[in-house]
Amino acid sequence: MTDTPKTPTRRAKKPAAGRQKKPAVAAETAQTAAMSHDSLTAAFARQLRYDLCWDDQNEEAMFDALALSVKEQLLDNWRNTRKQDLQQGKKHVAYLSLEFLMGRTLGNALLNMQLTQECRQLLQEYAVSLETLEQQEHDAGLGNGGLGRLAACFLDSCATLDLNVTGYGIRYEYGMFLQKIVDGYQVEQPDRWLRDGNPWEVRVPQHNVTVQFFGHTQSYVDSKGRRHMLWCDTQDVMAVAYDVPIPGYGNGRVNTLRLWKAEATNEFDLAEFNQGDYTEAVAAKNQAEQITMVLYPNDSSENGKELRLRQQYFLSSASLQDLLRQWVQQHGMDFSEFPRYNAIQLNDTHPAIAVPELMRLLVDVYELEWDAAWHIVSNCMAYTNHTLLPEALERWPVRMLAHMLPRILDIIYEINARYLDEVAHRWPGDVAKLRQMSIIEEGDEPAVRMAYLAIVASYSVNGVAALHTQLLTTGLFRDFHELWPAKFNNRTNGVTPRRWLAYCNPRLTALISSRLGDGWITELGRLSALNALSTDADFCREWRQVKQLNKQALAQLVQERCHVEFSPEMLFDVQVKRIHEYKRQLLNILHVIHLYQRILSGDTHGMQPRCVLIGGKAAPGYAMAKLIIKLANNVAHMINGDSRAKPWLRLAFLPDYNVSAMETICPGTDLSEQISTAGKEASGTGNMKFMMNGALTLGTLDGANIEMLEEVGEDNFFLFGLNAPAVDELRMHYRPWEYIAASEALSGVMSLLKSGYFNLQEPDIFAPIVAAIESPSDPWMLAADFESLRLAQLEVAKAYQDPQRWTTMSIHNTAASGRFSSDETIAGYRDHIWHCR
Ligand code: 9L8
Repeated sequence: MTDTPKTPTRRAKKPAAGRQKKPAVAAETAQTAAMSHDSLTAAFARQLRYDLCWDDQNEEAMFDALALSVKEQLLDNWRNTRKQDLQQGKKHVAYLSLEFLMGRTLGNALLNMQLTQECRQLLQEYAVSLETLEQQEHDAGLGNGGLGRLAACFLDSCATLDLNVTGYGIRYEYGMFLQKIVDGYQVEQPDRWLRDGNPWEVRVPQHNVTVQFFGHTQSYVDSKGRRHMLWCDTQDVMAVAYDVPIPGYGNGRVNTLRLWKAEATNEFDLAEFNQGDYTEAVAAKNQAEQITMVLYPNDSSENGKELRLRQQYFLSSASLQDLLRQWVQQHGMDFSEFPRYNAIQLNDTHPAIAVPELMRLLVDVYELEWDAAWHIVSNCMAYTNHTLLPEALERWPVRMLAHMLPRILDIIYEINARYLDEVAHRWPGDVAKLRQMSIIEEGDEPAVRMAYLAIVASYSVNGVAALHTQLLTTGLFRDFHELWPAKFNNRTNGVTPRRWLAYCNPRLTALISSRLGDGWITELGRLSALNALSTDADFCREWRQVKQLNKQALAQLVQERCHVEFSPEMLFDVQVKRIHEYKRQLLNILHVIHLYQRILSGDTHGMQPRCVLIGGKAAPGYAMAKLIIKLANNVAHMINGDSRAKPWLRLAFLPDYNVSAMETICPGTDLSEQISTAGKEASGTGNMKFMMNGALTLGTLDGANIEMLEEVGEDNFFLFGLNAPAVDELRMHYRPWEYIAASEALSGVMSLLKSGYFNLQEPDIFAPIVAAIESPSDPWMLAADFESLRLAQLEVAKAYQDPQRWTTMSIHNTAASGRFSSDETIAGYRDHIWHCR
């Protein structure tokens, strides 16, 4: 969109949506008068008065009216974006993901459309604040954690970088569960985020497609002697498109997030009705709609459920059919140029079933020869790996595929056979190699290795941080790297500075912009100019004031949600992320217990008063993670109830950590804990949000921490712990009891834990935790890193006690965060993977 004006184009007078005939597009774009205020104001008044028809104008109604009015302002640019992309023949990227963790939309949309001020003004007349209305919005929690939030950040950056990218996902009826804490335990509650309707989505029935399941295959030979495959007697499900607008920042582009909902097909109902099976037909309808009912709440672990595979195929098939239909509409049946104009990015292996599905569509439906189809598939698929954890690697049983997707299984076999020829050619006579690299894992339960399928079909395979990519190419995917080195590349993750600084931290935004202007919002590298201000007395004072106010806001959140008093004078030490053993929330808790023991023994010399916040959800089936939550709550209960500890230490577990909570948490944090066992966290992205907002990091040499350290320098980062090779080496001869015995602090902590001090009414509940720490096969090596963590925390305390030093370090962190803008990451995808402009 080269000729897009800087300010979004809008109509001067907007007719009610869908009521009056809309003027021609050309006439519309001509009217670019700066009437945003009037237009939004008028739309809001009309929405409130006529469209919503509420008796009393309560806050929910006002939020709805505002959201609908804001969406209206986007419609023209949305349509124009589509039109111009078509006219210009701009390469299109489909980002396929089972998760898009969008959070709230209102505030971010206003920011990107540069309508925040206008909006505040108009709300004055209604005596309500924008913040109050923003609070009304439910988070769109269509994701678990980092992987889903990354997809959301990427959409923002793609639109801002003016790229023609569509997100394809699932419109889950129930998003990520809501977490309640009852007696210290996690209790899951359903997230019916759509109950009050979703003002941002547009149902687009003209894009409906049909997705097939079950049935069987048949072949026949046509009059020209060509063999065709039929997939018959299938159970069909309709995929209904719901589009969500994705506005770029200040550039008038509006991209699309297309979310599919499963509904029963009419055909399917009809067949049953004709046989008089009314109840059967209704039941079948329910079965179809099950597919998009709920997001699986597992982060970094697959559970092998059949319904999950159905979700994956449903998303993949619907999205690819959509892409091919659009192609045929514009280019007819010649697909030879398809890869020049299309790339398909697979967000981990979750949508990797798209590989055989695209082959099926091209060969069976569009009747291409296998080789021509494979040429197309292998020149448009690209795969991002997000984890090395073995429990997260997807393997679908052949049996399940044979039953649910028989034609797809045939195609996977064919892909495998042809690819193994290449392997055999490269390693002649090496049968072990063939078995090792086969897409099909043999054994009692043969299974399809989805990562291998994705690698074989993709022209690009990337990891998400330098260390992660290095470990992929030398470990998990070593053979593939040897076979096809050129496919592999690194794209270090990033986060969008719009949501994660400009929107969530308006005070810091104002301060930064007062000195640098606001160009940093789209060119985050410009923040490096802050380094020159890091010893400027006025600037530092203002920087501290901003942090102090943000800490007050965080303290208020903690008070409301946890009923724990956080004092903004104390150090705010925060660890929020999914609860997982490799992320080592337990190590953090052990350190808190240690501080508590110092207090009890009167050893408070040089101690820095601190408030520790832990938050995150555990997968409902992950017993150890749930027990860690219970421990955090019990330790918090003891410490917060002990008057001796009060001046020194507070601990809170924040229930229901989500995107919106992070928007208050990261601006108010002093110290960000990124303490995973080295080699386990592929990248991390929370680490970047904290850094951008001026928090200092206490971290291991893991994931993107390493690159953050590189950018900010050792003087501005609290590094501790074993590195990845050392972790690997130690595994062979790990004796945790030796580390415990050698550390007075750790042995003290272990004794207190074992004494039952934190579970007086609940004997032995923490025995599994003690056992895990003391086990020589503890993969997370808590005991080995404890002393190093403790010493690093002493350095933290010392640094914090010198406010000028801390402030300077804080400024250096924000200043060095430019590289972790998702704009940078997406520019990398654009130039090195997608090759689009
Ligand atoms: N743990 C990584 C994190 O380090 C990284 O920053 C983020 C974005 O690249 O991705 C996280 C990640 N999530 C998953 C993941 C695996 C699953 C799953 C559901 C089922 C099976 C596996 C959900 C998420 N892998 N890596």
